[in-house]
Amino acid sequence: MAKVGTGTISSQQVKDFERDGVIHIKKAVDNNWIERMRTALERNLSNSVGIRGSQKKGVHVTHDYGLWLKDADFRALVFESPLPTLAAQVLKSEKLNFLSDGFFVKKPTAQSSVVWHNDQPYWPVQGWKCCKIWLALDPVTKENGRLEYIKGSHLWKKELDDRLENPWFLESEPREVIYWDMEPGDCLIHHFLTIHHSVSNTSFSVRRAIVTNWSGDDVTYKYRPNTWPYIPVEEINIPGFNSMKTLKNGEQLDCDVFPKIELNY
Ligand SMILES: O=C(O)CCC(=O)C(=O)O
Repeated sequence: MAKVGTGTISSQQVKDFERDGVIHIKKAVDNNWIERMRTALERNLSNSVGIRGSQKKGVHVTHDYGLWLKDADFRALVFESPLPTLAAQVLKSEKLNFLSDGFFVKKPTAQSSVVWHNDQPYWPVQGWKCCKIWLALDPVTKENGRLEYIKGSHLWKKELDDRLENPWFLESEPREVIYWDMEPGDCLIHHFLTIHHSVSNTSFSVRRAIVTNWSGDDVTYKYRPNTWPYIPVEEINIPGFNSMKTLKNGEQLDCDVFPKIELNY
């Protein structure tokens, strides 16, 4: 286990997270982290892939995941930045596990929307206390592809897997949608069941973000096909993944690929 840096959020922000399923935190990390992670992201960009709608011709959302397993700066963001402390506070959790990281890059003037979905269907876990931290590395506006959330939709307790048909989800239904303009170093924290999408980058500036995913006290392993790491774990020949191969439904996640984080706040 590694010690983490400190970051604090107010009890009102925790209440907002519980009610709305998402909060915006200003200046979650400082300029050193922003510069360090911009450099780290650029270094990893050439090996990355397109996602979801992005496979269509002319559509550009560049995405990669599992960076912390191969890049020291992404690893440092997980174990040494204020992010884990924020996750534990928002989840009101004594225990915290890291699930994995990733990045999303929207190139200028790209058709780069990401369709409505929530995150739970992408993880082999069960339990309530799960969140994603979406860390902005650039200013974020409607024009360059901000995220938008259906307020309180985590309380519906329904999965929206955008790889499947979801006849229950009608985009046209009136719902309260919330969003924020952001500065580099700000983050959004959303619950794994909060429904969100992101709009196209129609501007002339890039929009880069790093995501980290976290789970708390009540979360255990649950085998689900087509979830992270997206290929059958038996086929992965990286020593760290051996610990995942023996996980059984209902067991604590603690293992090399879902490390337990030591919290010191
Ligand atoms: O960064 C984006 O545009 C989309 C991110 C997203 O939908 C997610 O991380 O679940």
